Amino acid sequence: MSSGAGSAGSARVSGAHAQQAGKGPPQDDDIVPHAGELFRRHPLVAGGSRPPYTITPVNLKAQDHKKPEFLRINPKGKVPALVTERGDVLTEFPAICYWLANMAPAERKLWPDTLIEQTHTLSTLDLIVATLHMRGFTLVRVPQRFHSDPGAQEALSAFGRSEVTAGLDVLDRILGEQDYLAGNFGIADCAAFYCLAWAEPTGIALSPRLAAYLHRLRARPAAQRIRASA
Ligand SMILES: N[C@@H](CCC(=O)N[C@@H](CS)C(=O)NCC(=O)O)C(=O)O
Repeated sequence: MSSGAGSAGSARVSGAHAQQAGKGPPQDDDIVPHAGELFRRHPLVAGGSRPPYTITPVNLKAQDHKKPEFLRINPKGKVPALVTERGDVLTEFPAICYWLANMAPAERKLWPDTLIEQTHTLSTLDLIVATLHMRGFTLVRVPQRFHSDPGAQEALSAFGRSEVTAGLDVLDRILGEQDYLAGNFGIADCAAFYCLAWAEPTGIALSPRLAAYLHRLRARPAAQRIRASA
C-alpha cells in the first residue's frame, strides 16, 4: 500500500507526509484528503490545475512509515503528515485539513466563518475520523492488527461494523437534504470522501442519500484527477 505526501504553497505532504511547495495556497475548490486511497496513493490534497502539493507515496505494506527516514518526519509513524515550508510537521487528518483550508483563499470558504459552523465542522470531522474510521472501518478492515485469534478478530470486526452502521446513520442525518455536510463543500467532506469509499469493499450499505453524496464527491474535479492519476 502506499500513501502519499504532497506539497503546496509552502508544505510537503507524505503518505501522506506532505510538503508545501512554496507556490502559494491551494487554488482549487477541492481539498481532497484522499484517504479513500489512503493506502494506495494518498494524495492528501488535490489542488487545481496546479496541484499545490507534491505527493510522496509511503508504502504502508512495506512498512515505510516505520522506517527511520519517515519517523524523522513523523515520529508517530502514521500517515498523513504534512511538512510546511518553515518545517512544521502537521499530523492528524483534521488538523492538516484545518491548516489547508485556512491556507486556501478565504472566498473558497473551506473553513466556515462563524463559531457555531466551525464547531459543527469539527464535530462532524471527529465523527468521521475518530468513530467511523478509527473505531469502525479500521476494525472491520484489519482486525488482525489487534488480535491474532480468529475468533477475536471476528468479534472485533463485528464491533467495528456496528460502529460504522451507527455512525453512518448519524452522518446521514447530518447531511440531510444538503449537497454537502455543512451545506457548502468543506473539510468534513474531505474526510467523508475517503471514509465512505470503504463501505462498498467491506459490504456495508450506504443509505441512498449517502450513496448519492459519495457520487457527488467523486464527480468533483479533484476527485476525478486523483482517479485519473491512480
Ligand atoms: N488519527 C490519524 C489516523 C492516521 C492513521 O491511522 N493512518 C493510518 C493509515 S489510514 C496509518 O498510518 N497506519 C499505519 C499504522 O498504524 O501502522 C489521522 O487522523 O490522521
